[in-house]
Amino acid sequence: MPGLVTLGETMGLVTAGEIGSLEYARTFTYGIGGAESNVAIGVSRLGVPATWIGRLGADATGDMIERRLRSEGVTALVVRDGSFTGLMVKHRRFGSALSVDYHRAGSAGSRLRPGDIPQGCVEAAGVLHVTGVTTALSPSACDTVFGAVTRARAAGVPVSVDVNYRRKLWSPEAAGPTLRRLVARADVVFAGVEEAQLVLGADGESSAAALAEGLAALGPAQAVIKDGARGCTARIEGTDHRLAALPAEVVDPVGAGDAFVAGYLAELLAGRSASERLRTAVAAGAYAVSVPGDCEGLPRRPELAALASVQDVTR
Ligand code: KDG
Repeated sequence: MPGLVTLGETMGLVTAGEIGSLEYARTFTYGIGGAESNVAIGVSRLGVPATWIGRLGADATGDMIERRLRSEGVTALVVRDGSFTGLMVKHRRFGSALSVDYHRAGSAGSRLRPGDIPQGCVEAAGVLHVTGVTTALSPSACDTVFGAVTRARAAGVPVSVDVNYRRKLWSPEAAGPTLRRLVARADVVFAGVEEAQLVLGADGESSAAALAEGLAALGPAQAVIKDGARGCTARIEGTDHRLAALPAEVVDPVGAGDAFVAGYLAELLAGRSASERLRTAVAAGAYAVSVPGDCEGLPRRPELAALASVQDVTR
């Protein structure tokens, strides 16, 4: 089965173990995170081939990321770069207030360039998936995204775009036109409500259905609004869909959107219907929020069915 091909930046992720101010945290875990590699891991766990392309530093964090991706069954096409591997620091100040700081300006991942994408790789994909995060990293990373999209379209490969606006990377004024240009080149687009408003220049009054319709009008035949605990709303091949979220205890919401995208794209690549794509997307999102970490909670296929009959102890 032709699989997913994606590209972007993956970083080391330091997470404080205790809730509260970072200065009082005494325990930390070290993991990995990156919107596109989260999707690649999610797709791979659902039994569909996935390839991730990116730059990593020639450092221990770069080694760890490459090993982790390979251990997840993801084909990692890595360029080792003279700069450092980027880093995120995540802590929970109170309740649900999570904060993520980036240490990525000038990182290896941000130095991605069009020549890093091997010839024939995008052209052989079942779907090319890109996100707005990478377009914000540097002019060369942005060119790489648009270049890969152009190659996919020329080869008849469907393009998936997750808008993924990150306010710590760029302003809405800078992001809006670039993200709109990217969405217009997509076959499948995913966006949160505020991201769709940003792309469309819409006000807060528009319903999720109107936002999905607005995104679809820019070009993508499949436009999906990810609405967190409220589920999702989509316009797929001219038909409206709406699905509630599954009940889940939210331990860590970061990465839930990527899990949703992974569920949707894995089913798209497997040739499943729009309703099945959305059902798996919602289930994958529920799994992801229940577990700390950006990618650790992504489900494997047998676990998807288990969610329907959750018991406290399975023996
Ligand atoms: O969606 C989760 C990602 O945002 C996270 O894993 C890291 O790519 C990342 C980013 O830039 O925030």
